Amino acid sequence: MAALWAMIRAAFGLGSKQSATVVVVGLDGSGKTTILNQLKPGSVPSYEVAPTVGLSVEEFETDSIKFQAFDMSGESRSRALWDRQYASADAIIFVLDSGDRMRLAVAKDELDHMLEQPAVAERPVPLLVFANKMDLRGAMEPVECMAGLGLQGITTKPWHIQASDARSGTGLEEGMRWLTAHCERFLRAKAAGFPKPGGAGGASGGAAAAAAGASSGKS
Ligand SMILES: Nc1nc2c(ncn2[C@@H]2O[C@H](COP(=O)(O)OP(=O)(O)OP(=O)(O)O)[C@@H](O)[C@H]2O)c(=O)[nH]1
Ligand SMILES: [Mg+2]
Repeated sequence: MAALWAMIRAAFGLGSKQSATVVVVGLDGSGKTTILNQLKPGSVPSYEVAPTVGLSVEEFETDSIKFQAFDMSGESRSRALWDRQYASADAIIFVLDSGDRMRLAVAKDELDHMLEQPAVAERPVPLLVFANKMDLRGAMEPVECMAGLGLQGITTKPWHIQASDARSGTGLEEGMRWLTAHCERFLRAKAAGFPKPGGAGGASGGAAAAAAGASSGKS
């Protein structure tokens, strides 16, 4: 009976994880590689992380999805590479250094540029923003990050902002839970040929999450 059930599950794709590609972007030093190191199985988190050169391909799993992650260099001269990856993205993670007020406007410019790319603009690909380094004294609250990045203006795709401290791992599980759920929806819509483009509706959820995140992940 168990074998029969296993065959039925396999035949209908039940229980087997879906594969998805996530593109991880954000300014240099924002914490992209540190976040992925925490998510990857078996890797020992370290404070010493070398700046990514070009891009690095990583793999990790959540409960229902096997992610292939493109960890992009955030260095200014490498940011042009980001645009080439969006066509394959089933999900996007944008990492913001919440302690870097000076470069908030630069981060917003890069986010806006990303949102204008056809592969992003024309598909309801879910966007998770990690307001990272919330452990730093004087770090911006998620609500401030949300306003600074202009996330409320995003109406064509689901988005969510999550406070995080990548060094301790705080906030990463919550963020990935949201991304997994929305990536599942995206993959279903993609399989159906995106019958209802623009059916997102994540803006209010994102605002609520930011408010919730404001009181978490900060010491
Ligand atoms: N305090 C603190 N430091 C962090 C956090 N996340 C990352 N860092 C540190 O920030 C530095 C840069 O982290 P990376 O993960 O290399 O940043 P990146 O975004 O991958 O940078 P590039 O590859 O150059 O684009 C490292 O020294 C990390 O230890 C965090 O949440 N809090
Ligand atoms: Mg890196």
